[in-house]
Order: sequence, then C-alpha cells, then structure tokens
Amino acid sequence: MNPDGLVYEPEFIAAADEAALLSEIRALPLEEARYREYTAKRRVAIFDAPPAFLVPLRERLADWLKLPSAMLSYTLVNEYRPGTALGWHRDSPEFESVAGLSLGTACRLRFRPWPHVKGRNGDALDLLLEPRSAYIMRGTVRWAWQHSVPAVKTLRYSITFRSART
Ligand SMILES: O=C(O)CCC(=O)C(=O)O
Repeated sequence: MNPDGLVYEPEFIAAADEAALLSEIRALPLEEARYREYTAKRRVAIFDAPPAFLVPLRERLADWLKLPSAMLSYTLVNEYRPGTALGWHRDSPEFESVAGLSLGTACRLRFRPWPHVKGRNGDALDLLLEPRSAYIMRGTVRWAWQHSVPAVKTLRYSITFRSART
C-alpha cells in the first residue's frame, strides 16, 4: 500500500505528447545540479515561471492537485543520464505539494519512512514510474517519508512542479 499523499497515474499523457515534450526539453540549457559540496551528474533546468511549452502540463497537473495553476510556482526539469541516481531526500521545506511527470525510460521511485533508522532497509517501498506516467506527493509521503531514484540504464527525464508552503 502506498504511503498517504502518494498518487500514481499511468499514461497521464499520450506518446505523441511525450515526444513533443522531449524535443522541447532537448533544446533546454540543462545544467549539472549543484549541491553545497559537489556537482551532481543529474542535469536540471529550474524555472519560476514555466516556459510556454510546459504551461498546459502545469494546468493539467494543477487541476489534478485541485490547486490554481499559479500556485505551482516552481518548475524543475530533471535529466537522468545512464548511471545517474538521486539519493534519499525529502524535498525542501519551502515547498508543499509536488506533481511530476516521467519521460523516456521507466525508473523506480523508492520511499522509506523518515527519520530513517539505520539498518531498517526493509521498510522501503518501490513505485515503478513508467514513461508518460504522473505522480503526486503531498501530506504524509512528503513530510514523513524520504524518496530516492536509483540509477537508470537509459535516459530518463522528469518534469516536476511544486507549490510553495504557506
Ligand atoms: O525524477 C523524479 O521523478 C523525482 C524527482 C525528485 O525526487 C525531486 O525532484 O525531488
């Protein structure tokens, strides 16, 4: 059973829409994500206002979240090249709800209760994120669980939108 606040929807978009989004994303100036101490292999593009090609997607995801689309004020495009993982984390506390779309190749989105008890790896759950699927994370899964993305073998992209915490 999924943690509360996690919702998954396969085939959220059609294959033709995925192809159109991928060709727009390939033209974006992606940059390696910077953390305090190091630069990650994952490449990202971050927008306060989404570019025009992402506006309809933001609208749909906002409807799904039952939020006005303007509340999804942070847009993040992630590129995972083969071998790129995203480690265990909770999203920054400045954000509340998260909605994401997967493109390219499938990956696992892993969840484990937070705070994590060392050695309790059996508590982790896996959700398979198929290409063209979408997910929502809010509430319990957002605050009482961490998530991570193990490395993929072929190129994957995700587009995520976040609302600010009020
Ligand atoms: O690529 C994804 O779908 C997950 C992204 C993620 O975990 C994040 O941006 O915090």
